[in-house]
Amino acid sequence: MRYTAAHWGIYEIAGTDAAPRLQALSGDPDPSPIGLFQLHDDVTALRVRRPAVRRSWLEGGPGNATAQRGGEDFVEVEWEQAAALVATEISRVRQAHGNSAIFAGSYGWSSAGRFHHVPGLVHRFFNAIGSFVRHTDSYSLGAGRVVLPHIVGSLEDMTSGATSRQVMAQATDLFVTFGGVPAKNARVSAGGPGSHRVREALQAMARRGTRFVNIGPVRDNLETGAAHEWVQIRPNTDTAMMLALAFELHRSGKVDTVFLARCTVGYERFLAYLTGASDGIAKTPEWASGITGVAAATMVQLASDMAAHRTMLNIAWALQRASHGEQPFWMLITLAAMLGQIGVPGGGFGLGYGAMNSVGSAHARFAGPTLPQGENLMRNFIPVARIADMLLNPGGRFTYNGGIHAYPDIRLVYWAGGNPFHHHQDLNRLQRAWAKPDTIVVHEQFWTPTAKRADIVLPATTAMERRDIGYASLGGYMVAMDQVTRPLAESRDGYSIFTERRGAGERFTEGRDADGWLRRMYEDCIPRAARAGVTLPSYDVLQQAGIIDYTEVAAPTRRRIRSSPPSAGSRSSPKRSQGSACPIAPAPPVWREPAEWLGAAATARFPLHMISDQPSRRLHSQLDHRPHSQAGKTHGRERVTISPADAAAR
Ligand SMILES: Nc1nc2c(c(=O)[nH]1)N[C@H]1C(S)=C(S)[C@@H](COP(=O)(O)OP(=O)(O)OC[C@H]3O[C@@H](n4cnc5c(=O)[nH]c(N)nc54)[C@H](O)[C@@H]3O)O[C@H]1N2
Ligand SMILES: Nc1nc2c(c(=O)[nH]1)N[C@H]1C(S)=C(S)[C@@H](COP(=O)(O)OP(=O)(O)OC[C@H]3O[C@@H](n4cnc5c(=O)[nH]c(N)nc54)[C@H](O)[C@@H]3O)O[C@H]1N2
Ligand SMILES: [Mo]
Repeated sequence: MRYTAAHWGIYEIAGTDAAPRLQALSGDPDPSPIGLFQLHDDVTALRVRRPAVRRSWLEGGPGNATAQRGGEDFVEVEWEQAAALVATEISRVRQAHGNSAIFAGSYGWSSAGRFHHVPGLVHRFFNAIGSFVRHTDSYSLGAGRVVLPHIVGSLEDMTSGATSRQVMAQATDLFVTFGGVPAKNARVSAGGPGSHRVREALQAMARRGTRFVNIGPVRDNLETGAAHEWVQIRPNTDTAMMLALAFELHRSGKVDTVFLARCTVGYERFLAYLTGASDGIAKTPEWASGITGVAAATMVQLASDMAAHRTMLNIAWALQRASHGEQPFWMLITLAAMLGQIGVPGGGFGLGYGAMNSVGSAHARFAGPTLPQGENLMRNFIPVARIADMLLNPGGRFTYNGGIHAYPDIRLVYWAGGNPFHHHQDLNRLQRAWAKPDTIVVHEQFWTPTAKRADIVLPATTAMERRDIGYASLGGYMVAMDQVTRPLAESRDGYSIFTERRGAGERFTEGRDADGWLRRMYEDCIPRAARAGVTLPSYDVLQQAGIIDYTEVAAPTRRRIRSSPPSAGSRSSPKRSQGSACPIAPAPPVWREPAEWLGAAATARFPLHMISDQPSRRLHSQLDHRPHSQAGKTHGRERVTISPADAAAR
């Protein structure tokens, strides 16, 4: 059997060479249907077939009529000419403005496959020719990733070291989740998850009698096969509810003070805030009720139940993808510490059990095959979601993780493997910002909104059209991704595009072709896997077998938080990163009014709060044109769900 991998899963290549077909990996209990639709040819019309240059740019050069990006036609050119235009423009920008005028962050999910993951290739290429302005963090976890090391440890440790679903099915009595465990999300994991087990795990928990309390604006993002309790809360107010739960634990004497004394620092400062000693406002259930819309009695009872049972607190990543997004993560961990069950089987906290298939997976943990990206010596960076701010305010100041930094002046934007005109938060503003750079180069498979707004578009192959290695962290499989179809028209993979370009040469290729890199990346991974108890066979055996299944090798149980008390000061207040110091958030987790919420003064004008969460029938913008995504729409538009009361009023 031959295989391929996508962020939705691992798929078997069936059918004939002339008419290949994808089917789910046999044995996958809950495969995602999305990935089955990668081969539909009704989309060929949407592919980028040949290199193309925006007419005004081709005729007038860099910086010409940039406000017309997105509204102009393209001229198709030969590869050779396109490659020369890009190479000349990179040289021009470097000479005239320096490498700090190049933004090549290229954020995005791209395709599965460790080698052809094209943002990594972009970074390696620009490092090879000097450096570039990069981005930090992700849209997924912008606030969470930054705050966690100051509180408890790295995000990677917290998610890949999460209590496993199996342990929860044996030991968790009460599962309290802020933001459900959406089945739609948990089917995805970067690199290709082979066994989708979230659904069966939730059902196993429910069968054993775990009680589920789902706190959030919607009820249907948790499916356990049984009824569950739903606490309807105003969006963006969860921190206030968590504070009220904490207040109630304190008021009723149910705080595990022994755990707090042994394993945490800073509780006194938090307590002063909780009781109102420091700011005059006690964070009582009545106080929180006015903010959240949740009845005070519900919070009083839930606090008591949490203290009386083995309780797992879960939070969706969505809660930190918001104004003051550090606070709900911080407060959830504080609440779990007060309950004292962190490190006890089935108790404590989890960050994103519904965010990815990997969170809660018990498979062996090791760093998979990776293409080394080289070193970027540039000081300039942006937090990923500041792309529009950067382009609109060159030289302007921003604060990040305790430091003050300046936005660089960007002349060239280079993007491959992401779709900012899908993923950014204020697209009208991004559109204005997008007119600023002299030149925008995009590698794309499809004529996405981002490709349409570029100056030079280079046609990219899909994962179906090349060989690679599929690997999802905590996924339990290593896949020799085989080529399923030939590259369409003149599309090329990112490695070929960068290799052919003079300038980086040996520093980029190290003398290897794509197959040479696949072998090297895999062989580098063998010792890392061995340390995690996984014996990987040779590269040639992988190629013959097509897939290596090590799902039987379990990850070690991890109880570090409970066993090692923190050193005083290490986790009580955020450290400062490079850059000059700036005042940062107050030390304890706090409720702060978000910029947009239903309790704000603007509510009379904006009476509804819209949540645009992750789509269920696609991964971000990917495969939107496939029948599976289109079948979820009405008149070609995504559906909104509206509460019956709000709908009736309209
Ligand atoms: N409203 C709203 N916005 C959101 C979110 C939300 O929940 N709501 N979620 C946010 C989050 S968490 C994220 S991670 C981002 C995701 O944002 P993105 O990762 O940017 O979204 P994708 O649609 O996955 O974009 C990947 C692009 O890469 C292209 N591509 C795939 N493979 C290749 C390849 O091999 N080569 C090249 N050159 N291109 C390739 C695809 O065609 C696609 O256009 O969106 C964020 N934006
Ligand atoms: N099918 C599919 N799966 C995906 C993705 C995709 O595009 N498609 N994207 C993947 C990526 S990149 C990521 S980062 C993860 C993201 O994983 P998450 O961030 O967890 O996913 P979301 O769907 O944005 O939100 C999860 C739930 O949070 C709820 N929610 C929103 N706001 C609030 C709030 O203020 N309070 C409470 N209590 N609940 C709230 C929403 O109703 C939603 O059901 O998903 C991954 N999985
Ligand atoms: Mo994400």
